[in-house]
Amino acid sequence: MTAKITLRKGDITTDAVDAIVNAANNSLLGGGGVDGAIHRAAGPELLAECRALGGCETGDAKITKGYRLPAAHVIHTVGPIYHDGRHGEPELLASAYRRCIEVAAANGCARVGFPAISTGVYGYPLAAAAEIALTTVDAALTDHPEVVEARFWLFNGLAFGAFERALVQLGRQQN
Ligand code: AR6
Repeated sequence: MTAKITLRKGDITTDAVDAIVNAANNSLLGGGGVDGAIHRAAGPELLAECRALGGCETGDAKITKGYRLPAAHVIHTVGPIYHDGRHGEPELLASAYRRCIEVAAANGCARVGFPAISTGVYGYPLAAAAEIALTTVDAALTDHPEVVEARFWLFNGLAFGAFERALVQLGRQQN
């Protein structure tokens, strides 16, 4: 079966996939943005499980249960804070996406929902982040065929447009 990359507009916490990805920080103890929304929707049991994980390096990912979320699991990853693009940001962002697919595959999660990691509080420019997200996930899905779908949840029209353009670009590169 060929893996699919799909785009959705809206709130990732509504998705009943096998795992949704959280754009967290190194502490894994919650925050604002999508992290705050996921913790609010999952309930306090999620924070309790996160406390036992001992944080997460930038570019890595760790999995928990989804608790009150419709998604069965949450894969917590930490994207880079964007400075100027010359401090390893592209590699760290790619690593965050790749590790999420690896963790999903290792835990039997066939369908994974992603937010646009690092593009909010962490300030990663949308067009560049979208290109890295889609090329990295596309390659990781090829390496891990047990993951059959990556769904990107874009919170507003600007983010959706950037990912739409990057997806077209990716299609052109493949043909
Ligand atoms: N569903 C989907 N996307 C969302 C949602 C949602 N419910 N809420 C926000 N977004 P951000 P970061 C989008 O700031 O840049 C936290 O405090 C948002 O519009 O959530 O990786 C963490 O604890 C943006 O496009 O994550 C860290 O400290 C994207 O999700 C820090 O923010 C990511 O924005 C991480 O910053």
